[in-house]
Amino acid sequence: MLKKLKPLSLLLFLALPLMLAGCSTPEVLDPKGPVASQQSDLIILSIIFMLTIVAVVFVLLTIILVKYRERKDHDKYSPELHGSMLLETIWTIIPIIIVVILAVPTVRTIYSLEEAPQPKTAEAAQEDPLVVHATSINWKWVFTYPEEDIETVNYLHIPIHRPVEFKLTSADSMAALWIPSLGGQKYNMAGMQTTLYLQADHVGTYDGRNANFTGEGFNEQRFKVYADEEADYQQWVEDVQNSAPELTQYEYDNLLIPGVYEDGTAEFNGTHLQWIDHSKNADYTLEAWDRLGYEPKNPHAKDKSQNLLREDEIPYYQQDNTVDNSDEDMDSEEHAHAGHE
Ligand SMILES: [Cu+2]
Repeated sequence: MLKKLKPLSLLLFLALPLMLAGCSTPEVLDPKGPVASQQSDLIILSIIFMLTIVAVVFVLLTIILVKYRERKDHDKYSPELHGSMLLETIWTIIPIIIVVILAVPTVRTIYSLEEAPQPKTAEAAQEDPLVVHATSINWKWVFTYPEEDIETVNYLHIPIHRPVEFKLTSADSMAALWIPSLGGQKYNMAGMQTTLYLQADHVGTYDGRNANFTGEGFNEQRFKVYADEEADYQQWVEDVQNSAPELTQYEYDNLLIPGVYEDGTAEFNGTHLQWIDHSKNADYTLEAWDRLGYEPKNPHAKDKSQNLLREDEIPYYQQDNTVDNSDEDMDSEEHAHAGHE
């Protein structure tokens, strides 16, 4: 049985590089910005280092199997050995060295990723990172540009060569923002804020998604990132400011009803931050559900239809609910660090 399998498994083994060559490079190893390239460098360094260890182990194993195999002139060899200080020291120190060699670049990279990528030119050093709030709602993404006073659903534009400071939070379930071409994921959580720096250095369209399972519509919670030349980015911002409809609180609250965004993408003038910053108030979504008359149902229920109230049926929307978030910014950052990191 084994003898028959041998040539087959050998063939499979030899075919492995051919099969792998058929796949295209995964996005994670094809970085389009400084954050992603630091991370892919670290992954490649670790893989090469660990493969080297595997190679050394296999060579030693082969040597020892051959050298100490049972044979006639080994008759008097006695393998019994007790307490060798030298050997104990060697096999304690080698793993320590391996762990240190892996840990140093890893820790260094992790710390450097907590700050905006280093600017490459003096001109770039003048600019602050572009602040974008990324709010996860089951099952869509809302991107808020507080400076530009615009908001988008399920897509965003960013300028190249400029760090983007994502302020992550969630209106409901814990989610994770992941744009593989630009860098690794970080978690979005209701009632708190996490910061993720990313940067694109190449014009292009990149895929983004939620990387933390959140149920039914999870797989549809995706978005596109359009990385533009600075001028094109500014043009897009202007276009949105000139032509997008004003965001109303009723419309925003409707976004909070769980579901896949049927229209695909959208853009608005004004941002939801005028009513709510979900990193400061985790209850807002439940309050909005109450206002609209939405009741969560079992995902397996046969009839999931809901009759939501119209805007003119809800007195709450006839009043001004604007709050000022600006002077509380310091508090929220302290909270994020104390409470979570
Ligand atoms: Cu948390």
